[in-house]
Amino acid sequence: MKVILVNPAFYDGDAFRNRFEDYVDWIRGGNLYVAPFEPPLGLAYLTAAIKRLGHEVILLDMQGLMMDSAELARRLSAEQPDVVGVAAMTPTLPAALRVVDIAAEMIPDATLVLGGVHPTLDPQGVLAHPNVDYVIRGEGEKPFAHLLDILAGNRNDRAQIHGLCYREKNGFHIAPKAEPVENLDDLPPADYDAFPVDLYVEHNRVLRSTRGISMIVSRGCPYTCTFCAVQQTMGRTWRTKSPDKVVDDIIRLRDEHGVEGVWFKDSIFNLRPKWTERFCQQMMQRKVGVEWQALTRINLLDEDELEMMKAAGLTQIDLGIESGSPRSLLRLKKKITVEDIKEKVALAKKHVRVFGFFMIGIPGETEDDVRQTFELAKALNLDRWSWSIYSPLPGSELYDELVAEGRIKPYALDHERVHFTEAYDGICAISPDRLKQLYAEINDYFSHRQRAA
Ligand code: B12
Ligand code: SF4
Repeated sequence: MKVILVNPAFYDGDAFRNRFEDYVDWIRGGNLYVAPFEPPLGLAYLTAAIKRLGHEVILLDMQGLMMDSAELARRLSAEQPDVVGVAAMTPTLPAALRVVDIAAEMIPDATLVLGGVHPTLDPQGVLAHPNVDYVIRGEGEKPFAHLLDILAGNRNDRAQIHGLCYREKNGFHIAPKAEPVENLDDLPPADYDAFPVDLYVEHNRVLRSTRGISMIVSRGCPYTCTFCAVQQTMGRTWRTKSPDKVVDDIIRLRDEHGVEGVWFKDSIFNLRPKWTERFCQQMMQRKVGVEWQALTRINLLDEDELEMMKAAGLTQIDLGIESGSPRSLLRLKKKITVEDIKEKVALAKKHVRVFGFFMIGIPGETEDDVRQTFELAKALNLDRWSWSIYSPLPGSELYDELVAEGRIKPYALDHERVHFTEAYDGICAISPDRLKQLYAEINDYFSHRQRAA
């Protein structure tokens, strides 16, 4: 089968380019949350998995290439694929459906498939869109391969396949989520050549002064933070590639693309000390010479481990701090206190650069809570940060609570506003306008501080 996988772009045409300037400005001000510069690693894993089965696969990374709808239409019509698979998170659903509509117009005979976080959560809602033929729920490698087999006429058991949903005569067939891939070493490495890897590396060289690229080597998270939707697609069981294979992949990226830095985007990098130790040993023994950054939780910071990670190339640790308000930390079920945050950030700062994620406008928050977060962030003296306005994410516990409290209507979201810079009405005790003002004030403060540093 000939398959085109599409990473839809949030913006189209000129709107995209204007946004690009904003992002560059954000980065220079120290706010490193830069959506267009992250490669579509989920689709790169999917590409590798189905290529291995003999399918022809093209990944169109609209986001990375800033490809507009007109160019997409040209590519689809020139390539004439049998299947078009599109990735969708909640905020990118409208963009994904735009791709589906263009595909339906340009290649009416192709099968159109949606996968990713949002289709996993709301398969009916997505299948209600008349041009969507199939929805894949959960990790895509197995169910998508089965679907391609069915479309090629090699099997006809679509109702038995976990993760595969479709329209029926009288409604929808909604299958349970696909079983998680138990052993990630069974999957081929993500196909970095499927997207414009050198472009991302070059962006990072210009904007972050390192020829770097992102990697994801684990799936799942056992924690239960109420604002987070990760467990919906990836489940609660943490699985990871073996450390030796991760180091093989880093060496390949270094040798083939001149990569000098790797950003692990895994929800938690160092959940298992033995895994982390082996990874660090391998990085040192094999003299990889690539620096790296990773995400972890405050409660998982340990001084001996930090020292070892630094010796193995760690230059920055990214921490989900989220709030300086004790009651908001409780509402988020972060399982950390303000004291833990102060202690562990001070410890981490002795060894590496420290990046913190923060959020304001958490359900129930007053201006006082926001002030507490702002003051904590100032006092922590971090090297980098990212600020968000809380957005209710379908698939998260808080989203369900807000629906139950009648504060939001299920899935009646303005998807493109679930973007963490927009404020919703009725979620916290601060009006949306005031929240946006506070957000701008905080960002200005930290931008000036970064520029002055
Ligand atoms: C890296 C990352 C990003 C990167 C890259 C995203 C990308 N295009 O791949 C960047 C920084 C760009 C990003 C952006 C955003 N992200 Co993000 N991101 C992640 C993160 C940390 C890892 C994603 C990943 O690579 N996972 C590993 C791969 C293997 O999994 P995957 O991508 O889900 O893909 C698998 C399946 O979902 C499925 N699949 C996916 N697509 C498709 C398509 C088809 C056709 C099929 C069959 C299957 C399929 O198969 C894949 C392989 O198993 C996740 C959290 C997590 N740990 O998953 C959040 C996460 C996906 N992001 C999230 C959000 C909210 C955002 C933003 C809105 C944040 C913001 N402030 O703007 C933006 C979206 C805007 C945009 N234009 O992209 C939420 C999504 C929640 C939701 N309900 O949609 C998550 C779950 C984190 C959270 N807070 O809960 N993100
Ligand atoms: S925020 Fe991080 S630690 Fe918390 S549940 Fe989500 S992925 Fe896990």
